[in-house]
Amino acid sequence: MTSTAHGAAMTYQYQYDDLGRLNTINVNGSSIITYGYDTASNIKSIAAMDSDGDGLKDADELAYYNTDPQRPDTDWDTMLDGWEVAHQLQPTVNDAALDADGDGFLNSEESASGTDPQAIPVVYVNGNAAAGGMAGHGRRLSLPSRTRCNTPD
Ligand SMILES: [Ca+2]
Ligand SMILES: [Ca+2]
Ligand SMILES: [Ca+2]
Ligand SMILES: [Ca+2]
Repeated sequence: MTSTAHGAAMTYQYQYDDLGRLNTINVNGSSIITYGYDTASNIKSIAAMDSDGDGLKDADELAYYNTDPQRPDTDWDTMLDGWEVAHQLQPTVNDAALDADGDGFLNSEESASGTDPQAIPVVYVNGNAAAGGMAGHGRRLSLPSRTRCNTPD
């Protein structure tokens, strides 16, 4: 069976065990779902594969995102497919050098530092939330000093 999603040809193969139960679904040669059964032939487990470990299931990469289920970074822009999807970036377009939230940090820099590429960091000035961005970075924020505990020698 062949169908297309986003213009990409998808070839489905279904594998059955000795008792004729659906065992594995393959798409384009890679298994995307495997089924497990108990002794009464009830489905016990359904395992969806994430072959490249990028956080997106193989089936979703093929059907929804048009990304490569065997490659964690389909567009080679240093940001993982799953991370791009989770942060509304484009997993099939190199958008590493864009600055989605306009905070002065590139998407690739936000990925490397674990910050949100869609959120400008909030900086508090005199107790009020002020616009973030470059002005806020590097500013030293004062925190209430901790009460120092005496430790026995
Ligand atoms: Ca994946
Ligand atoms: Ca992938
Ligand atoms: Ca990427
Ligand atoms: Ca991208």
